[in-house]
Amino acid sequence: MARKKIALIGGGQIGGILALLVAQKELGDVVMVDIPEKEGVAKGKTLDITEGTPLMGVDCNLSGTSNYADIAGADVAIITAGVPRKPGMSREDLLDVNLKIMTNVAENIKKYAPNAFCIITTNPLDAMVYSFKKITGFPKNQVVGMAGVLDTGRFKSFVAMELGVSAEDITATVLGGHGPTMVPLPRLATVGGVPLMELMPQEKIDAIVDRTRKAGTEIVGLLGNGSAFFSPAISSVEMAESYIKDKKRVLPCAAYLEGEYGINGYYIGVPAVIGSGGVEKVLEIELTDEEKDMLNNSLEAVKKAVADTKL
Ligand code: A3D
Repeated sequence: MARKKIALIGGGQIGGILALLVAQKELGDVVMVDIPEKEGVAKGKTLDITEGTPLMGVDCNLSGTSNYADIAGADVAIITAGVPRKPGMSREDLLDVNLKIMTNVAENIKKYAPNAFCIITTNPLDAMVYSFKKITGFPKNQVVGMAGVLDTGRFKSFVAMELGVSAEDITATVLGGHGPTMVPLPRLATVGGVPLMELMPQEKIDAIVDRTRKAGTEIVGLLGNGSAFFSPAISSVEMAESYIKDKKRVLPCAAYLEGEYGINGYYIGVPAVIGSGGVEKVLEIELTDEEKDMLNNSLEAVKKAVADTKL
């Protein structure tokens, strides 16, 4: 079986970690694309990792480029091209600048890799995935946004820290847009099969939900320059792996809804099955009235950002 070709669009903080993880997991060969001014960085990072492949005992060809033609025939594209937040900025503050970048990226992927499964990471996430789908005209199963895997990773980590148990045994899901209006669902979270609600008082759970909503901003504040990049890369690779290996994992991600949850024509976070067919299915959850209100509130924030794209 020929190796998969994985296009990493953006060779910045997340892009570099993505390349390392793809190589370590031997998911396929890597082509990292950045703008001409950063071509050296893309070449340098991929060469650096290449020189580590014999030490890791993995086979992976990695290259860096600023020529989009080099992604021709890619099976997967993970898009991180765009500007990250600085302290004091909201994700929506990035919309104008990242929309221009996303337009360029979408046109090039449409031209050179029209069959790639596309995982978008650029913020503001839900509006950027929407724009990418609109510009490429790709079917909804082929375009997905990474956010929920990371948001639940954060939630699970905080629960594990609080209970002193392995984060691996915690299951959780999150709905809604990627931002302060996201809707973590502690009602459905479990710790080794035991409902979280039975293990923790409500005020502790509320504090964890609040920290999860603000977790990206917490990291932006600590780093001082740029946003989280290790865990976003890990999250995107989890999604890519499920597609490449047809694992059919159930992962919370920004999927295009056509009636599910009563939402039509928007990308928003929901649990979805990712397999060789891309986003194969959206799972619907019976929500309480309070959860429905929170999801609708989150949808309003997504709608506003989408309206600002004027697409
Ligand atoms: P950064 O380190 O700045 O890397 C972005 C890279 O994109 C830079 O090297 C740019 O030169 C490059 N780039 C710009 N335009 C193009 C183009 N047209 N084609 C190819 N490459 C281009 O940022 P980062 O890696 O830290 O973050 C990337 C994006 O991910 C930002 O928009 C962040 O806000 C976003 N992000 C999202 C999450 C989510 O959970 C959704 C988490 C963390 C970061």
